[in-house]
Amino acid sequence: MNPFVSYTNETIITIERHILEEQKYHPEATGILTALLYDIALSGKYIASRTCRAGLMDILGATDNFNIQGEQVMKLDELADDTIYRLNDHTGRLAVMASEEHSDIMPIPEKFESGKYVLLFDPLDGSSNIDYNAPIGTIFAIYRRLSLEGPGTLEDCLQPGKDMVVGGYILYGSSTMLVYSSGNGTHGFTLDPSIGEFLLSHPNIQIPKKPKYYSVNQGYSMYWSEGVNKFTDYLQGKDGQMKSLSLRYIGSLVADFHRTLLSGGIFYYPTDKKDPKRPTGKLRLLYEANPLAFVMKQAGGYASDGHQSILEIMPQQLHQRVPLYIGNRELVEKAEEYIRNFDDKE
Ligand code: P6P
Repeated sequence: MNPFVSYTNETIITIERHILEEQKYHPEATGILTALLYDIALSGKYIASRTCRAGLMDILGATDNFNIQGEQVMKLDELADDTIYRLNDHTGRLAVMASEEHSDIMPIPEKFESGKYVLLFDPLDGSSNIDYNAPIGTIFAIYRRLSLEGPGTLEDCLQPGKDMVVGGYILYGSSTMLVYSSGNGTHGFTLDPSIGEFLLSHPNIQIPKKPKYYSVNQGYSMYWSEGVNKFTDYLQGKDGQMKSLSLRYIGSLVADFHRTLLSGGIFYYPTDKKDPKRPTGKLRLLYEANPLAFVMKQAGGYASDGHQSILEIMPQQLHQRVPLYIGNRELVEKAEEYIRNFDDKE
């Protein structure tokens, strides 16, 4: 009996098969993109194998290093970062990489061929949750290089999200899931650890039209603008315009995003006056907001910085931060309306 045809005769789709079928939508793809996505899935399998037993190996806790964001680097951060770089530095598919854990772009070693794609990634987002066994995730974005030849450049990395070729994330939670879009819908795969394969479990994800949760760190509301506070009152039904939504907040972007995508609602991380060093919010544009905005758009949702679509922002710096409002379009646009009416008139 063919193990990949279930007894209901439905075909069990591995991520490799799905990526190959997606390739039909990219006539210019020569299989390189397919192989690159496969390598990212392989990275996810390896990182999953380490995160699920972090408590048993001496890789919990922090190192004595600090990344460009001034955050203490957790050992699993380094392992995830190193895994993704090493699985991709020699394949000849990439011209350059950039990671949350490195202040500058990560060149392809001279001894290896330079390729036509660019990979931006947050190797292990939410890592502060590692020691509490809360879900964590890898976020990635793939672009075509702009430079014609030779080593990839910073400009290759500073592209707007609307030009992304593939965006996605890997969620290390109660199960390990890989969710990605190559511009033809958003699709979710669940890792079957018994065979080491990501199997299609959530084809063509669409954010539910009826929102269920709002997700924000309400502990910072004293630092928010008037517009953001009034928007939050709206979500809580305080002004009678809508039935109150329930609040869910894990403090791990990938987990909070994934629940929003599947349940309907909105996740937001506004600018807050808590940290003057971060006047534009905490989340990063290139390897957090952009790939999630790309995935959400393909799932029928929308992402904004409070004024404009995240995907339209022209990046200026590798690690620039943006406010993020992402989820059902009507809720994100309502946030923009409150910000326009109460904050932009200040
Ligand atoms: P706060 C994790 O450190 C992270 O970068 C995201 O995963 C998460 O959404 C956010 O920070 C949580 O930040 O300030 O609410 O703890």
